[in-house]
Amino acid sequence: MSSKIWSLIIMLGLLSCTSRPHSNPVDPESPNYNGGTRNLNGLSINGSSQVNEISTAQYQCIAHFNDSSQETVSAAWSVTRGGAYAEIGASSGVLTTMEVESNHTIDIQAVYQGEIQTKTVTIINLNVTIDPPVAPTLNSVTVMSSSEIQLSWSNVSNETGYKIFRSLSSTSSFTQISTTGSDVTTYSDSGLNSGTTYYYYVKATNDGGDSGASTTKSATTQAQVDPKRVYFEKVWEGYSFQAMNFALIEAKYMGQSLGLYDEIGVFDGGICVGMIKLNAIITNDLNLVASADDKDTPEIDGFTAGHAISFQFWMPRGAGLLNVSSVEYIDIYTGNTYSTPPVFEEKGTVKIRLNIN
Ligand SMILES: [Ca+2]
Ligand SMILES: [Ca+2]
Repeated sequence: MSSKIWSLIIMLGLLSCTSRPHSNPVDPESPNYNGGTRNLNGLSINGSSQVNEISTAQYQCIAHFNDSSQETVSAAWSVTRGGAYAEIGASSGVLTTMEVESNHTIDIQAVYQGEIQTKTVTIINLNVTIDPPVAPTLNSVTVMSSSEIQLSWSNVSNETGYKIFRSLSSTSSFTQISTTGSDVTTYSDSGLNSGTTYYYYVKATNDGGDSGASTTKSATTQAQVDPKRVYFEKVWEGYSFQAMNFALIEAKYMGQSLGLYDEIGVFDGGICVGMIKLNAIITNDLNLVASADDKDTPEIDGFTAGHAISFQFWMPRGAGLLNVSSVEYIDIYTGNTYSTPPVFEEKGTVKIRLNIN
């Protein structure tokens, strides 16, 4: 008989073995053998489904019988897929893994009395290189109060979090003040000193390291203000005399509306003849009263009709004392803007827009 025919007979024999139904008689040598008829129902494999590269791991083949008993048996082991990355002791069931370039999957197989069981095992690459994230963009550093500054930055990819750095200098002495989780793009820095300039940058981070720093941005916390303190002391007290009324429509410095604690003074030369301290941004016409000089009192205690009008801002949390450079006077009856500025006038009324740009 030729060797080809022998091979065919052996193959057919193997096939008939492996495809047999679960009716294998139990080895009478088995410790679980109870003398009766017990058939093998199937196999399972005990052992980890994830192993590290360049490691060993033990696997066991468990035989399950039709009487609900089970036992560890001596199976024939092999690696049937991805065999280049691991080998398994044919009788010991000890899996030895090789180095892998990335996480890699193999199948191991146990054969016992013609039954076959396969288990998929992932080999974990321990040296996967992770690149640090790219640097985020620090979009804004915003003053919230005299003690709080809020940061906002761009969300980058593959970060596990962000690190926030702060300094009182623009160029040195930065220290990490906080970290955030991934995809968090704002941070509120509180408990700061008033009227102080702080510099910030942020970095993204992951297991591969930190990104470069974002650009540095700074902000100055608002100065502490005594709400009772009045900067502009007008020259008169009590009731006004022959007052001129200024209906304030708006007051802005560099495009920002004046607000809480800011003061607006109206002046006749160097004499403050009226003032108002704001509680909030002006939303409706706000009346600023200027008193005329009472001729019956010897001192100058108000404006003199016909004199030029001027205004000043006092911004205690920012720009300080400023002369108002642009005043728009609006006739309250016609709504028209004055082409030439009006002068002080007893019992006069005019709407005004005050601006410093
Ligand atoms: Ca992200
Ligand atoms: Ca007087």
